[in-house]
Amino acid sequence: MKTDHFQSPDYFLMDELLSEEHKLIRETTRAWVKKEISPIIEEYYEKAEFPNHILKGLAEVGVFGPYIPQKYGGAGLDQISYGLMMQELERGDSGIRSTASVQSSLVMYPIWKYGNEDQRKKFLPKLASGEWIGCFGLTEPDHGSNPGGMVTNFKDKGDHYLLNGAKMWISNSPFAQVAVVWAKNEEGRIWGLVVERGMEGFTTPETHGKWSLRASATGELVFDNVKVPKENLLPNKSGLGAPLGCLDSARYGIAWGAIGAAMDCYDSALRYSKERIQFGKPIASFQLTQKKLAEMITEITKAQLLTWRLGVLRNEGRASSGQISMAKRNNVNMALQIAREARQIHGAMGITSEYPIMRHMMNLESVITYEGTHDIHLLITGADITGIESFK
Ligand code: TGC
Ligand code: FAD
Repeated sequence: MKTDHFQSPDYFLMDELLSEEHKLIRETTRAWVKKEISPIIEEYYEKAEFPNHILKGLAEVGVFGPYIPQKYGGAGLDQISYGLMMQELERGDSGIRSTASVQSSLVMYPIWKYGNEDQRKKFLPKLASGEWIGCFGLTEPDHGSNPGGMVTNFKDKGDHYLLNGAKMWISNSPFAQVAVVWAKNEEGRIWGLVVERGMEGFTTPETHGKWSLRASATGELVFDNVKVPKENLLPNKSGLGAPLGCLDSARYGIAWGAIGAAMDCYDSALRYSKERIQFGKPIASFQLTQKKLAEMITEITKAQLLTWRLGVLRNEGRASSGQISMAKRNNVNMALQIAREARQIHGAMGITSEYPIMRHMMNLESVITYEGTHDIHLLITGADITGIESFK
């Protein structure tokens, strides 16, 4: 079993911007990742399996709905706490962070924000405790970047809704008990419905053959005349803005998470470069290695500052969707570039599971695509600064 030697870089003394509570939350999550994730992750990654046994531990460390009010089972924490938790989880593995992001921002968030009190009381405490795991169905086979074109639909049948259609690329779908599903009604208006495992006609086939995010379970959601009780419709918001509002929260968490993956790659590369001797010297003594490391820490530091400021704005309710897109896009791309450079510093060893680099690199190829692709986020920024949308 490998030892996790991770040491977090903090070149601009960012810790001074954090409260004692923030630091405690980060240390608790970091210690949990070192104990529960680092020793097992390579094995689960290789066998392409989500480590189901960690779900209770994830709940206990508080990463399911950390900002959801305590009366619904959450921890009532602020946005920076949430971000720090996502950073630490993704330092362990993007797939583990994915499970927490989906549960918190894509399942608990819409039930909290768009659901009624009965729905909050029924679902949120069980989701916070990890007794139930949720998933989020927006993407369809023919509608990825353009979710507004979705064809999944429901019809009002008097005492229930009849749901038909299919979603794909859904994180956690193979084992989730509940799915927040976005579908159009007979007028073509998008609503969220909570679909529960066991409803007749509802199946969740697993997607195999992924070379990325292998320690996360991905699957489809198939609805074949599923009778959904009327009380499972989320009544307080409709339209594409409803799922996009959840994505704002999840994309914010990813902006922090990507820093975790980047820090792990940088930390490993820095240590390796001081230990690896070539031409009679540590490779860290060569200018080209130093250039790589210096650029890595520069980019990590810029991302830390951007994301911390975004967290402050979110705490104040002032962060815009455009700012969140910019941070998600910048930080994921930054992490992917750092993973590639770190791989080079590790030479041949960099392609093995002895080091976390290649796993982070492969994971980040999903992270740069899901929750809005790299290019879609660029276009969101373009639309925000010009006032002109260029998607269509
Ligand atoms: P558009 O006409 O621009 O907007 C439709 C309505 O939505 C509002 N809106 C938002 N509301 C809240 N938050 C946002 N970020 C919003 N962006 C837009 C907008 O104001 C409008 O409201 P209204 O009242 O006027 O109707 O929509 P569009 O069809 O032109 O599309 C815009 C576009 C391309 C930016 C959007 O569709 C998009 O973001 N596409 C990317 C799709 C995406 O991100 N999918 C993610 C699926 S979930 C996932 O990947 C989970 S991975 C989880 C994991 O494992 O971690
Ligand atoms: P497409 O939309 O087909 O895009 C293909 C390419 O075309 C991209 O490069 C894109 O940037 C480009 N493109 C598209 N439109 C434009 C345009 N207007 N201008 C310029 N370029 C454009 N979805 C969920 O709903 N729930 C989940 O839990 C979930 N989990 C996922 C887990 C994994 C591992 C992965 C890989 C995906 C997941 N997704 C999930 C789906 C994800 O959100 C979509 O893959 C993503 O939104 C992109 O959609 P697409 O793959 O259909 O690509």
